[in-house]
Amino acid sequence: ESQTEPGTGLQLPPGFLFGAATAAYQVEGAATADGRGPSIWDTFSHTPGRVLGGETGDVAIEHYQRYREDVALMSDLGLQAYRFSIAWPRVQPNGRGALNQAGVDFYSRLIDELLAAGIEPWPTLYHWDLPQPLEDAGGWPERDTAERFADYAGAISAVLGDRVRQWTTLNEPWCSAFLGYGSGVHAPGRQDPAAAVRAGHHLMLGHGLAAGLLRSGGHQVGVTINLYDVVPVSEREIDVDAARRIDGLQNRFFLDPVLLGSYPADVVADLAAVTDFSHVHDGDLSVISTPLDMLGVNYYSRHVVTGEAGNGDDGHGGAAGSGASPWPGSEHVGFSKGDLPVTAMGWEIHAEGLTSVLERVSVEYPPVPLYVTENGAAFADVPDPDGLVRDPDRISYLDGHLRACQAAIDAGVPLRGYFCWSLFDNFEWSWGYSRRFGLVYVDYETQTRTPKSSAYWYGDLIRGRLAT
Ligand code: PNW
Repeated sequence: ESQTEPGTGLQLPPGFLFGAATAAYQVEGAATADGRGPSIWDTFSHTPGRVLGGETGDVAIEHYQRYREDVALMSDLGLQAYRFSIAWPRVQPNGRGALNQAGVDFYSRLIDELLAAGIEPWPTLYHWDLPQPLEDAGGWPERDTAERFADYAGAISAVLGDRVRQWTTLNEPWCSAFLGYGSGVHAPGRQDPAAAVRAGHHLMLGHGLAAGLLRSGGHQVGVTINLYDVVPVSEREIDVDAARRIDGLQNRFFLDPVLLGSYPADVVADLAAVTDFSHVHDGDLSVISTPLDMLGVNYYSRHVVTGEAGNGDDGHGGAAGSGASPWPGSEHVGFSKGDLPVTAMGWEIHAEGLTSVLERVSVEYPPVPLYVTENGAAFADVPDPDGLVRDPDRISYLDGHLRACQAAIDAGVPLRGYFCWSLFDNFEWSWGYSRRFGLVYVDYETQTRTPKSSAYWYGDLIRGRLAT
């Protein structure tokens, strides 16, 4: 049959939560307002050569000043939840000690505005903006940073927690560790494979310490990791082994400690020349595997890998490239592409992979409620002369991935909600403002927000869902 109208026949269950996501450094701007201190992303973006075009988050889309207008827009679109992040350097500029009340007040006002509009606030405590003083003290490769994170999490949840149902500790620790300290295409831009592995451990330890603290205070806690469908380019043994290695570092390095309380033995063996894991102390893995109220999955694409050095693509290149690999101990692995269409990031569009990763988590790990906390696509959006922004490619991307969610649910996966990345066009890390992921177009000269056709489509889908 020819019924391919996007959204038609999607049957996500009653109570399924539809939202959209942003992150503090990507949208807020106001980088020095009201006592906010610098983070590693301020330092990095202000270092020449790190971000395309020398762009920074100094101004971004002025969400700090425009949050009321932005919440009104969310309400117009019918969003049920807003996933945002709390900037640690705004609420605790030194990364330790007293909270900065003016920074806390911003999030308090934002949460109140959301609740008044009937939109559930979904805060993430760490979306990559480590206070610079903590990086100066060694950053995530140092164990103390995990303790500092837990203190911050306890302090901020104590003041905002009465109005938050679901906390998320970290966003994508893979990126913080392996892009931040391995390849260096993300802040703080270090290139030290052993430090990257330690950073990954201390991020998870910080998560676990924070999760224990918040849960003992009666809060619900989750963590968001970015998962990929990893496939070998052929069934040759060398390619299959490459896929095992990349799946190990990308997916299981985080899933296993958090959900099983152990590191995957094959990954530990792959890393033998990089680190002896003496940074892992007795008891750490039971902290890291503190029971969760939800696991957030960010999904964008798949990795097609080969055991033979590929074309120089490392699967996660930043805009500037760096020459260093984000895959400690598996630097030889090459990345290629299949024959699927790609987004403006060059990422293959592979909706079935979302079903696979969700099913994989629910089959191979103990049961935990799942949310897709990010999924979306960058395309070269341009306003038409009539002022409308037509983005049919994004609508079909979202439609395909929501169908993939439905397929997972039909197969028994406990998937409870979906957040589109992103609500707005924003600062896309090393790509600056050159890549647009938003449901809402932002004119960076005037800060005018214009919902794209995908935003109206998503709103209609949510409302239709609510109506039935
Ligand atoms: C995620 N990679 O980042 C983040 O959570 C968002 O802040 C970001 O804007 C979004 O996805 C789109 O990129 C990633 O290199 C950044 O593979 C880079 C990679 C993956 C995810």
